[in-house]
Amino acid sequence: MRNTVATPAITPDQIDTSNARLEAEAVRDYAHLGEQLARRGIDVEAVLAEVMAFSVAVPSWGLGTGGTRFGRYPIAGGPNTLFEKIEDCAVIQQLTQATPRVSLHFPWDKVKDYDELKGFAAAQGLGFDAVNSNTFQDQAGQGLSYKFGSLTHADAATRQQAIDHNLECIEIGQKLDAKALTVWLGDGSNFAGQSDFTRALERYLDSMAVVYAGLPDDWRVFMEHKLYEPAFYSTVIQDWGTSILCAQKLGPKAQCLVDLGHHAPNVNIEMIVARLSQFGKLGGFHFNDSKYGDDDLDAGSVNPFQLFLVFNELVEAKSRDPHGFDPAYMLDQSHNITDPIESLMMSVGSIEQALTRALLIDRVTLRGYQDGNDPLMAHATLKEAYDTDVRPILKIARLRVGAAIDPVGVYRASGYRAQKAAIRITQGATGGGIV
Ligand code: LRH
Ligand code: MN
Repeated sequence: MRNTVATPAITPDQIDTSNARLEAEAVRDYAHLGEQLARRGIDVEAVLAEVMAFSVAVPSWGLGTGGTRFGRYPIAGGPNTLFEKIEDCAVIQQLTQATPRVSLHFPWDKVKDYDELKGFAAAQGLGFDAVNSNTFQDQAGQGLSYKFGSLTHADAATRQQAIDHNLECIEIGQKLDAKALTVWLGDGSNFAGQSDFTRALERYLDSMAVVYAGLPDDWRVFMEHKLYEPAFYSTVIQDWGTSILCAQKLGPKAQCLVDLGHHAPNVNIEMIVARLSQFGKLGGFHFNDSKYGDDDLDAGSVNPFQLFLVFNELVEAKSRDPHGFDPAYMLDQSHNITDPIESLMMSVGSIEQALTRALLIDRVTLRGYQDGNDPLMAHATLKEAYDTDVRPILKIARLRVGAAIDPVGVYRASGYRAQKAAIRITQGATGGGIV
């Protein structure tokens, strides 16, 4: 039986010592920012409360070193088992107090005893967010191949195999108190003529209707669209339009998940967020960043202004439907050259920064300029919020929730990764693949 009474990997002392060193300056900067915001009619404490209440889920598959088809460079002390990944998630939660849930992926995260897993995670202050199915790879011993699709495969038995897997993911998720299933499909084609677009989508809807019927009453199913890869000519659920049509057809428990990296370059993702919210179909996010394709880079590391604009739409949507609007916030990144724990903590900070800036937008003034057709001042109203250095608010939020003002600083000083390198098997460099 695994030890479920977890001793925090990083001692509270280490956090307190670092915070004690940084607190005075953070408090001074916060007071100064509070004055500035008060002059703009903004109550900094109200903004702080929203930031302290914010949380985002961590993807289990993001804790190991990621890779591309050209190679993967595992780090010493990286996790080899789900339990080691949960240990690393606990460090991120301990230092940020903003990641209390882990999103699992099956069959990658299958274990013998889900009660043991749940107990182990709970002992470290962690629960589980949406579970992810996987019919984009063939597993050892799998009867029918997904080479030519899964839920949309021309062969009914292969579709049934994929349906059964999704229903199994729901069963596992229920044991872990998850409340949603995320379905991303690689199904598509590489040649014009290879696939009948309409019949493929009809098969998708038929299969998903069975998965939908398997959802418990309080569950949701998130459909994740993606423009391309692994299919390079057409993808069955290739954009938000197809996704929302399917979500509307399937029913109220079906919603759309926006992975920021799943769009063509320069697509206006914030407008997609507004559209999905307007029609009650925004189920959740996979936050990351990208410059070209589905690069799965750290959130906010390439285009922090876009992340801010996405949160502008989220804050707006919440103000329109304060009780019903409940998207699931999750990260989905691949850490090829950084320590995954550090990248995930930095990404949490970038997302908190985008949210905080969006909370500073003077929406009354903005609406005035919008309705008055004053584009320059409307944009300037947004930029005033974006150009505000909100880091003092993030630091005080962390201090007040018992997190580290400087999570990466405390993590590095702790020597956590080196400690793990001494006890964990270090995998050799491998061919490729994201996990
Ligand atoms: C597909 C995706 C999906 C996951 C996978 C790991 O690109 O974003 O969300 O299943 O990455
Ligand atoms: Mn994703």
